Amino acid sequence: MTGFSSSELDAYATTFERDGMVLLKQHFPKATLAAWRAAFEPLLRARIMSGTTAVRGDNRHYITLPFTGVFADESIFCDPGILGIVERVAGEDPVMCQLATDTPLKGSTHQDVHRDTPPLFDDQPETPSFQLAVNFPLCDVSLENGPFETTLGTHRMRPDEAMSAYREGRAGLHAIPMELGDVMIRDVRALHRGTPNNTDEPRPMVVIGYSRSWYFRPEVHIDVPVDLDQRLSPRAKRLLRHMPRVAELDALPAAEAYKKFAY
Ligand SMILES: O=C(O)CCC(=O)C(=O)O
Repeated sequence: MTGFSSSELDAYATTFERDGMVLLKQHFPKATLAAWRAAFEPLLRARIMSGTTAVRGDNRHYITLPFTGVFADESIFCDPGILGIVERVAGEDPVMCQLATDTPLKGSTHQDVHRDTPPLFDDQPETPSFQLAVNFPLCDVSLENGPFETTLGTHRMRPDEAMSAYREGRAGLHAIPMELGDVMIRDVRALHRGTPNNTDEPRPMVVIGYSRSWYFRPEVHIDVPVDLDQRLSPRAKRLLRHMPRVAELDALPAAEAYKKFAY
């Protein structure tokens, strides 16, 4: 974890306002993410076998992570640098409502360019940020294994304006190669797409969803086991305040409920 000064956090927030995203280079320790990767591999196999992923295109799977073991890591989801940026762009006292992964496999294709949420208000200018994705890969991401591609600045445009800007070449797509340890924070309204993974190795990308304090996303949730809840810090409890507490996690998770992801 890299600590940032207040002025560095302000500078990230300014870049975020302009671009709709920031990239934090080498923010998380590679060893921590290697442990996530090792825990994720059997989960990916099991969830594909049981047909319980949300399919986001050919050979592309969305899977919620169980909030336990290495995945329930406060050094990741309570990272002060990331939360400092989240609070600057989406307000004080945010909520955490999503802990999941996007994994293209060999045979995946280009997604249609999309945003992940509709505007808050129809026929009104776009609002400040209310829904953020914090993404970090569990492997290096090159041009070969499916880099995320995004436009810059379209998070502040209405959907039709953003699509015109993209189609007319005023808002082009940028591939975002990432090294293990890099972190991207993005406004999910920016137009983007997943690209093909042309290698034999899966390309898991974690997504932690943080939202403005009053925003509710019924399509996602994190089950927090009660015994683990008792050990959480006050900061973690506060972030997870609207998430259900459960006696124990399901051994065989049900199919993902988060189906509509592109607007
Ligand atoms: O995994 C990726 O690279 C992008 C996935 C994505 O944008 C989505 O499924 O909404």
